[in-house]
Amino acid sequence: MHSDPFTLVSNTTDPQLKQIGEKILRKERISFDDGVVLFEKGSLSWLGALANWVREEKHGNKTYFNRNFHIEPTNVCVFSCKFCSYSRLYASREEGWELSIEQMMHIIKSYDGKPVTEVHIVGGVHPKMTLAFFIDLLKAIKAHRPDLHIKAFTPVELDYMFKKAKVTVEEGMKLAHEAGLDSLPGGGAEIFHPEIRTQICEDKVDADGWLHIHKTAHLLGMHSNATLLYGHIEKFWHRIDHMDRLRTLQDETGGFNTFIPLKFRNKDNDMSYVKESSVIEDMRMYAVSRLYMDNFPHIKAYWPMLGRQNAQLTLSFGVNDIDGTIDDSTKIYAMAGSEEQTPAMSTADLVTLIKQVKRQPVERGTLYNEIRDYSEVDVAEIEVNPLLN
Ligand code: V47
Ligand code: SF4
Repeated sequence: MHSDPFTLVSNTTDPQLKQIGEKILRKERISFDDGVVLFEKGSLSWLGALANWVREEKHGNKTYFNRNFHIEPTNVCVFSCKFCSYSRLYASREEGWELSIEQMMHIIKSYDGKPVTEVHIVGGVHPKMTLAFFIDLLKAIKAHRPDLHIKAFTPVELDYMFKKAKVTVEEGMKLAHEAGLDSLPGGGAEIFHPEIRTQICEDKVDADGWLHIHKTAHLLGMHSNATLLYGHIEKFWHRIDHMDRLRTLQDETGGFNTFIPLKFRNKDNDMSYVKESSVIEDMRMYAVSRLYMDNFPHIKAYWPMLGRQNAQLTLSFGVNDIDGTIDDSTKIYAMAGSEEQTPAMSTADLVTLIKQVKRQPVERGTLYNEIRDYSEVDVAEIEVNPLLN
């Protein structure tokens, strides 16, 4: 569907865009100002052709997914992010839930014998869920299923529990890692720049705190992801500022696996007056992410947020990872108005989605170790084989 990027760039009439396109095709890093110009002037087709080229240079047709499930320990939260449709203030407790270790272990055990490789644990910040509580949870999961990769807790949760336990970030991360925490998900990043952060989530960990926790995890040998919440009150340059801070830390540690742009959804939150971005703007966001984040190996589209068809479309705009089966009542998105009210896709669904756009579906572990190439596996066979589906 895309034009040849070399012809496209040589025919580009805008001199600024042409120069940036030439840099990209020479595999040179683009600057902060170049990134802003891409957002301001790059058409969907121009950005798409270049992002797709970069994606194919890095990964060919491979499109990764994993078999995972989510646990949300609580939706009670001491913070009050304006975009959040999910948390219930600690004081009011209306519609709040909190799971005990036994209840979470019950969920873990319900996957016994199923070929999932990862559990993703993220929730609100409940004052009674302490570092000691989560250390017990991590140990219980590892005692039951040592090979299950635990990707859990954002710096928002970690910063709060470390401060409450009066430990430093270094001490706290070491304790969590030793108890079984394998890697960190990308949440809580939102928009780093204080001009926006103070308006949308002023009371939680700031940019430096978020980056420090990820850096500490990287120095302990752990990997992590990073997100950016886009399409609300931020300007293009705030997005680039955010990506630039991540790109700089990645130069230092190399610990990030994946960058995940998250589309702001406006249902039932204090920012419902803000219109959601168009599909065109979504695809431009993914494409610029692929072009700017040159040292991030993977760009992921989170399908519960975007909807399956738009997630499929991102595979032509720089994305090479489509998350996983998820299998959850992922309430944080359902409550914010995402397309998917109870997100779960079977392996057959994911493989079909990827094959429909002529990409090569590859199941991965959390750290992108390749588990199985599904290009030659028939979807009908996946549906009847419990080890595949
Ligand atoms: O930080 C909250 C976002 C994030 C809304 O690392 C919203 O693999 C849009 O980071 N509209 C948490 N987004 C989820 C997250 C994540 C999800 C899946 C995979 C990974 C990974 C990470 O959800 C929050 C916030 O940015 N969020 N409310 C909303 N109304
Ligand atoms: Fe709490 Fe996270 Fe919601 Fe913010 S986004 S209010 S930290 S649950």
